[in-house]
Amino acid sequence: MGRILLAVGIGVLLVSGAIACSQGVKAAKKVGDLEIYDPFARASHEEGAVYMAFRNTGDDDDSIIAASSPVANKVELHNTVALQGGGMRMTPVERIPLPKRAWVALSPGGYHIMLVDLKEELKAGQKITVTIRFERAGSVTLEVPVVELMEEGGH
Ligand SMILES: [Cu+2]
Repeated sequence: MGRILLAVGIGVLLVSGAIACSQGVKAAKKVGDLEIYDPFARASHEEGAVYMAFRNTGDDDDSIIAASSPVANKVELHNTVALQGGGMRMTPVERIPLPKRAWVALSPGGYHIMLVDLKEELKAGQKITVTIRFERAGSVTLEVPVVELMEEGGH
């Protein structure tokens, strides 16, 4: 009994610590030296945002240089920056760096893939297709689940 509880506890720790812990967590996808974890998109009417974590296991820096999706007329790479005097603003960037031997998280309040001008509403429970292009690793197409996120101001 004690052993079963311990095993369950470790499983919970691994899931919640997916970004910090490199052992025992399975990547959703691999492309070249890059591992991709836990992609998700936020449910939205007009503009959507896509988040995930990357682990560059290689000895070369890489970058996300473009993304596309059939659900949006335009897809941009964004960062979220804090404004002097408070507040946050999203700003388009040409690339999202994925340094060698490092983890990078696309997350609310930071880097994200922006689905600009959605063709249809993104509803929680559906899956969308997102293709990401990298400077070195080529490109990858992901199935990304849509989830309801709490509104926190900014993406
Ligand atoms: Cu954005």
